[in-house]
Parts: sequence; structure tokens; C-alpha cells
Amino acid sequence: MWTVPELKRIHLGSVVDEARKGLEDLLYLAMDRRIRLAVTGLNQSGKTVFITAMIHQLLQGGRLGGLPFFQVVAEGRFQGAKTVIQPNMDIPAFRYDQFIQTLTATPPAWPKATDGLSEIRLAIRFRPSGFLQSRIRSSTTIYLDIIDYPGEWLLDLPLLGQSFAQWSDEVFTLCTREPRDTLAQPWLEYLKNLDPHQNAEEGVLRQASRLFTDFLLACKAEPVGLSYLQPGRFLIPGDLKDAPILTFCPIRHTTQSTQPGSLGQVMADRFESYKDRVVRRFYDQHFSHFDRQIVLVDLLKGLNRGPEHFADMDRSLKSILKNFDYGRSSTLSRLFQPRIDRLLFVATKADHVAANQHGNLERLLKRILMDPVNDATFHGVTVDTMAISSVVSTETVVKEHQGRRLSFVKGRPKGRTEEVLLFGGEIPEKIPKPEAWQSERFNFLEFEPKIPRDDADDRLGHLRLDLALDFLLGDKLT
Ligand SMILES: Nc1nc2c(ncn2[C@@H]2O[C@H](COP(=O)(O)OP(=O)(O)OP(=O)(O)O)[C@@H](O)[C@H]2O)c(=O)[nH]1
Ligand SMILES: [Mg+2]
Repeated sequence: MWTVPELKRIHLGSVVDEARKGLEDLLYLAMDRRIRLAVTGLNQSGKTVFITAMIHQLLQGGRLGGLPFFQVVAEGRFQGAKTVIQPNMDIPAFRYDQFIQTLTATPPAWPKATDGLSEIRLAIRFRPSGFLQSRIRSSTTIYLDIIDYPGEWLLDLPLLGQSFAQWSDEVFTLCTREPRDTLAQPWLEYLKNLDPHQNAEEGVLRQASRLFTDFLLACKAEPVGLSYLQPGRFLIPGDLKDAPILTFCPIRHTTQSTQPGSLGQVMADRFESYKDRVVRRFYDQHFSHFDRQIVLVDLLKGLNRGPEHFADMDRSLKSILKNFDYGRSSTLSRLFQPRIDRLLFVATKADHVAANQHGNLERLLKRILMDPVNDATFHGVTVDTMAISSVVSTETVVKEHQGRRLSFVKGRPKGRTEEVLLFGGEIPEKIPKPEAWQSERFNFLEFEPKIPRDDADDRLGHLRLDLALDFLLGDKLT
């Protein structure tokens, strides 16, 4: 049993501990020795694998010669990295230990899908580069917080600038086109019998919102795989499942104003509460504290799924980019300090195609993002795009075929145990015109992780992960 003075000491001890941690954090921030790097992307875009591979490479410190384009390593100034206790006690930990074990098991496997937001902290030691600085200090430590969060949450941001009526109109307009049109029918049929002026009943609200949620889930599910789906928490509700704040849906409004307690008004109130308590809270607590952001995009999946899906992904990416356009968006600039100063978009899983296609993969991503990037005056935000592979699971083999030299991909397609040689096809460097999307034109396969050959060292090879690291962290490691 603890005595009262002991309990007081323990309590005081933990308060002092908390305060000390907070102060330490502030100090790192003031000294520019803390980076909060946010990693996002739509589901299955490769966030968990990217973060795991990035941590693995940093812990290896380029010892295996794997980070030639990460300047601090190339210049021989990198002294080491290790995982340390994360600063926020109420945020789930990013389970690097489990993910790396899965990726390096025998046989290796991809980590399972993850949900929600998680965080991990690394301490990185390096020698400063300047002549004077390196005389004063032989080494410096920087703290890197990596935050993994679903891109679906980022897609909620535009809701902050919309009224319930505007949002409802947008959803109904999207539902006039396939594949949304067909998938939305059960929900739209139900809405036909509802009048926004009728009294709100919980049972009706629940049924309308359940049918709307089913519609969103059907849009997200394979093989449809749409991405411009809001509100994000309807898809990943977490502990808000069945809460009234997630029990609403778009509704056709009339010019006549709705009364308090009417169906239309209750839906509108819940939409406003969602914006306030879910969207704004996420941005206040997390987004507005990020320093650097990387957005992962699975363009190959987009091409496989066809023009409607590709257009939807394009819409999502452009909408995500608007989040960073602090200068123009008055709603957002009032809400956030312009903190994120580097933003990187990457096309992931480049190893799914032969090496000679990587250039086109990068050009296609650049092309999609060109207008919003050029358009916007990103106040202090530097944007870049690249094609990478966090963990390479194939190799490129060049062979003669009917008198032509062709590049093939060699690897184990998902669900198979044997390696095969595939001619994966070509990636267009521009968004294909509608008539160019013949059926099955694109059929890029997914692969199982590579089984290491003789030594374990080549198992987590990557493509341009070092360039991504250099863009995201390089300037802080000088
Ligand atoms: N070949 C290859 N496949 C990859 C790579 N990165 C991810 N993948 C594939 O993409 C799948 C999803 O990767 P994750 O990292 O789990 O994706 P995520 O974005 O964290 O997914 P959620 O947690 O569901 O949001 C993996 O199971 C792999 O099949 C890569 O660098 N190369
Ligand atoms: Mg994940």
C-alpha cells in the first residue's frame, strides 16, 4: 500500500515529468531541432510500408550503401538514429517493431492494413556541415516525429469551407454519373420519401445515414475503389461509430428555410457539429502542428481501375493540394498558421513496373498536379513529386522478344509462390484520353515481398527513398 505522502510524491513526480517533457519539446522546437513529418495517402497507398522502410534505412544509417542521395549520409556526417519514447502519450504508437518483423520474416509478408493515426519518434545524430558549426559542436541530435494518418481525413478539409446545402449539392451532382449513380440508388430512393421540413425522427435519421454510409463504403470497396468520399469518418468511424455526429447525410433542400427540429435542420446541425468537432479538431490538434508532409499515391491502381476511378483520384489529389494553399483560401488561412514548408507527392510501388517506366510514372504524377501547383502561390511551401518504391519486390529483366529489346518485371505476384516474368505494359506520361482507355489496357499486378537470396541485406532494397528523405529532412541536417 502507498502512504499519502508517497502517493503525493508519485503524483507530483508524474506532473513534474510531464512538465519537463513539455519543456524539452518546446526547447527542441525553439532550437529547430524537432521535425513533425506527416505521412498520408489513401487506403493501401503504402503508408505503413513507407514509414517502416524509412525507419529501417535510418536505423541502418546507410551502412549498407543504401542511401547514396541522402546528403548527410553521402557526406559521411550521419552518426546514427534510434527510436525513442514518443512525445504524445494519448496517440497510438506506430508499431515499427511488428511491421519490420513481418517484412523480414521467413517468408516475408506485407504488414496488415492499419486504421487511424499513429506516431513514432526517432532521434537522429549527425555532424553539422558548416566549418564553424562543426568546430563548435562535434554532433547534433534532431528529433523526428513521424505521423501516419489516413488521407481520407485530409479529404474532409474542404468541408470546412462548405455549407450543408453546398456540400449536399456537390454530392448529388457527383451521383448523376456512374459508378456513383447506380451505387447510390437505394439511398436516393429512400430520400425521395423524405421532406426536409418533416419532424426529425432518430429512426429516419439513422436509416438515411446508414444507406448513405453503405453507398460510401460500396464506392470505396474493390473493384470500384473511388477515393473522393466524404465525410471521411463515415468510412473510418473509430470510436465515433453510431454517434449522432455521424448520423446525417446530404438532403435536397428547398428555398424555404427549415424549422428547428425539422429533418433538414437536424441534418444541417449535425453536419456543422461534424465540421467543428471532428474536422476542425483534427486540424487543430494535429495538422496545424505538422512541419513536413508526404502524400503517397498509388497511380498504378488508378490506371488499372479505369477512367472514372482515375478522374476521382485526380479530384482527390487536387482537393488535397488545396489544403496547403494557405495564401488563397481565406477560410483555411484564418484557421491555421502556415507551418508546412515542404510537401512531397510520391507515386508509390514503382517496382511494380520495369525500370524504363519510372520516368513516365513520375511525369504522369507531375502532369496531374501541374495546374494546382503552378496555380497556387504556396507561401513558403516547396512542393516536389517523385516515383519511389519503399521496399522493392521485383527486378527488371531486359530480353529480346521478336527482335525487340523489352523490359520485363520479375517477381512473385500476390497470392503466388513462384516468380514469374511479366511484360507489365507501358505507363502513359499524360492522362490518357477517354478513347484511349480500352478495356484491360492497364493491368499492373501487385507483388509479394522478395524472398532474400543469399544474405539478408538485400531484402529491403528501395528506389529513391534516399531522394525522398533528402527532400523532406536534408535541410534540417546541415
Ligand atoms: N511492391 C511494393 N508493394 C508495396 C510497396 N509499398 C506498399 N506496397 C503494397 O501496398 C500494400 C499496402 O501497403 P501499406 O503500407 O499497408 O498501405 P497503407 O497506406 O498503410 O494502407 P492502410 O493502412 O490500409 O491505409 C502492401 O500490402 C503491399 O502489397 C512497395 O514499396 N513495393
Ligand atoms: Mg497503414
